[in-house]
Amino acid sequence: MSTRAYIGLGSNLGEPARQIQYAIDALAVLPLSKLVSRSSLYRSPALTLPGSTPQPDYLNAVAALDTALDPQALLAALFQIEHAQGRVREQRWGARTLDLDLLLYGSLQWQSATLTLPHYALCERPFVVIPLLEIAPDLTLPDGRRLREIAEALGAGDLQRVSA
Ligand code: A4P
Ligand code: MG
Repeated sequence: MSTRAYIGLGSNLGEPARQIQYAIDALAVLPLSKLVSRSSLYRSPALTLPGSTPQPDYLNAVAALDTALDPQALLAALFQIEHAQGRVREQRWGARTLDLDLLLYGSLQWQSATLTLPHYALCERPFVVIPLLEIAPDLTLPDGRRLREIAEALGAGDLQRVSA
């Protein structure tokens, strides 16, 4: 049995568009999984922690995957893709070649040391909510809220769609 998962992709170092495409190609060949769709690319200024050094703009996208991998196995696969793309974890929220976040895994609500579902900041970030809405316009979150209403309340901020 497979579950619809949504994955957020972000990059602001190296060649972000190429690295995001690499990650989408890698998602498409994950075992027990099928890539369903992907959003356009969106550009926005880096959201940074107070006091951190300035960073280049990000490109972000969201992908939908039907998968029979369990959530921990899927997260491990995402880490492998990040690693293969040369990501070095330096500082939290630091600039990165590739960041993959597991946004949603079906309607699962889960909290452990390594995995929080839905992703803790899912509803707060236009660079996640708007690409997700593009590929899942009728999505209802595990807590019953409708993504469309969250997107309308949040707005697009500085987010710009840069490619189809
Ligand atoms: N983790 C727990 N739940 C999850 C989940 N649902 N998906 C744990 C992915 N990982 C999850 O992640 C830290 C730990 O979170 C992991 O060990 C995993 O077990 P990380 O990728 O190592 O660190 P991080 O990405 O620096 O931290 P964090 O808190 O995940 O940051 P975010 O939320 O990913 O934000 N600005 C723009 N414009 N666009 C961006 O994409 N991204 C960030 C990073 C900051 N500013 C940005 C963007
Ligand atoms: Mg992350």
